[in-house]
Amino acid sequence: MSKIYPVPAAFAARARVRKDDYARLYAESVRDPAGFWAGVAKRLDWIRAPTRIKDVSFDARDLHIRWYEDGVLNVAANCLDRHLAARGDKTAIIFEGDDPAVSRRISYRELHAEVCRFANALKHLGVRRGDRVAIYMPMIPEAAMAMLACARIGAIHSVVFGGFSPDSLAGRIADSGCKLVVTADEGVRGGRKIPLKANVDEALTRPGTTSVETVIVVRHTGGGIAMQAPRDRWWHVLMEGQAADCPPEPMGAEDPLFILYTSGSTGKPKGVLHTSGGYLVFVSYTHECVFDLREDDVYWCTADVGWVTGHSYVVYGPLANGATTVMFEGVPNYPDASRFWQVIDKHAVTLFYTAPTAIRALMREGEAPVKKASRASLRLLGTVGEPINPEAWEWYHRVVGDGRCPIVDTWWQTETGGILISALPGAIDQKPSSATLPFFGVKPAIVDTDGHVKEGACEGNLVLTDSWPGQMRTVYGDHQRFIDTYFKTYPGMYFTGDGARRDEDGYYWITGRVDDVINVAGHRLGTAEVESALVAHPKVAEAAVVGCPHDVKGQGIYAYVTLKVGVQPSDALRKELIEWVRKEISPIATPDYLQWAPSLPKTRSGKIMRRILRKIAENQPDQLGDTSTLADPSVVQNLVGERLVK
Ligand code: 6R9
Repeated sequence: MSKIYPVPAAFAARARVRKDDYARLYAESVRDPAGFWAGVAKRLDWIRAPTRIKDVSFDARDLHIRWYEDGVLNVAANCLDRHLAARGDKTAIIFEGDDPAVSRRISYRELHAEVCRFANALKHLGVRRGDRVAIYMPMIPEAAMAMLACARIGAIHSVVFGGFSPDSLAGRIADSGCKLVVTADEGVRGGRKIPLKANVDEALTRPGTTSVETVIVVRHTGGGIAMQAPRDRWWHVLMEGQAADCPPEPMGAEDPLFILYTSGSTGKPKGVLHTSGGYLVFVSYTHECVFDLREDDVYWCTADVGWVTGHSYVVYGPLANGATTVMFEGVPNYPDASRFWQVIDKHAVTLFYTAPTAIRALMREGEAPVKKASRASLRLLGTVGEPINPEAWEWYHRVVGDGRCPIVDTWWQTETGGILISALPGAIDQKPSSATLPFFGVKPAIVDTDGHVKEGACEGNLVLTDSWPGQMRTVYGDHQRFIDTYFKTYPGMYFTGDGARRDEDGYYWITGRVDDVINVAGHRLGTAEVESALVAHPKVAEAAVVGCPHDVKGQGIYAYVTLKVGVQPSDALRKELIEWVRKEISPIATPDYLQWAPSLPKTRSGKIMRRILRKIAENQPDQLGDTSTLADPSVVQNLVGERLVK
């Protein structure tokens, strides 16, 4: 039996959603989804209110997902304009720089004006409704301004995490045919500079990127960069003389809002497409309920805008709700391991949302750095991105939250747009490591490998049997891939790629990915991506990549590499290959272990047996399972003997 942390009294009495509300509202939401979501949609300002609420089929032969189809709205106007009357002077964004001496507050009125000016600048450069704009930025307010300016004029943004390499950026620009790139001279994280503009320059020399006409550069660090006329334009020069008023483009609810690339189990990253109306209804409502948002909260989500958490819960959810949202440029351990807690005191943060990997890293530093700050303002903690182990959960609760703050462990994905399974702090008792219960309107189920839905307490693969407004609508430019990836494994259901257990109280416990996706420090990577980077090296014949347990990162990357005939393995070559992957993809994809494999375990039909490689990497050589289908069983014994960490 796992320990139960009941809803704290302070929340029980006055939370947005209380104990008696949850079961009633949940039942209502799944009995009559259209009626329920019609009511929730009223929280937004519509230019034309939707009358057609839900039109969905998960049948692969007729797949369609439409919410609020005849509604018309503008996402940026919902995040800005409608707050001006009552909240014009309220702080919309608190920017906290990498350097602890740098911070800035931007009011709703100021943010509105800047977004309008940038939207006018984009229009002036020929960006029109439906055009794609790449945003490759540090965590600075201009990143949010650029996103909102796109939304204002109906352009589709594609934010690319600033840690990605020129090649990764180029691939994403090419896939969606971006017309313009917004970047900064450099980013800074933990005192180290990241050459963003130089990376853009390099990316734009790659094939397939000729769609880019303009590069807009924010002067952030003032570092020296090369500007190419007429392609490159300074943000601050462009903004001069732009009107601080730009009428919001009326957009259909199902018009695209953004594309965000994410890794899958096969092939190149997919361009996950989210649309306007359903997405905004869903992220604003989940943000309010899960974080029990109040008018005077200071909310801080530490995610980067390059990931979906940054989209939904740094920018769109909080701003649609008129909240004060913190944007943090830095890292948890700079200048020291007390940084998060110092920032919480400095800005009187009340709601704090971060990733298990950060909690585990800070936990290693002991309690002293936490105790240096009072954290008295905190009232709620959240986690996202990967399963949180009970030790980290308990530490977060006891040390960071002083045992007073509930924890919301929020399970969701880039594809889901917003939170699907999470505690509601005033309504649902928490169990450490469990994401707890589904959000309103969300219908999870657990299936066996044949797709039979299991009942009661059980374990298996996690699916969703019905849609919710924030669901992705397609893979950009490849609708068939959308159908094949999510709706073919278990006909009539959306397959999450995650495994899960459900206990006797109906609580969900996410056990991690069951496909070839690995989750390294909360960053999603496809093993196939890392493999294809490795085999692109001239000395590599073959590579197989699996996840392995890692104390801080949750999962690490374990690579098996077969060299070409005649190439000798060496430590220098191992370093070179590791460096190669960092350059090809990103430092987040750095292999933790790289083992030479004279050959890889394969079936007689030539398939690599990853299950076996996983067991070797997990140091469970006695659990290799059935090896009778191996073409050459001696291969495995060799690999076990040479395993890198014992
Ligand atoms: C939001 C985000 C999605 C994958 C998902 C799952 C893992 C996310 C989790 C969690 C356990 C949680 N995941 N939240 N696992 N508990 N609270 O992270 O999106 O980057 O697309 O990753 O992350 O495996 O399938 P994304």
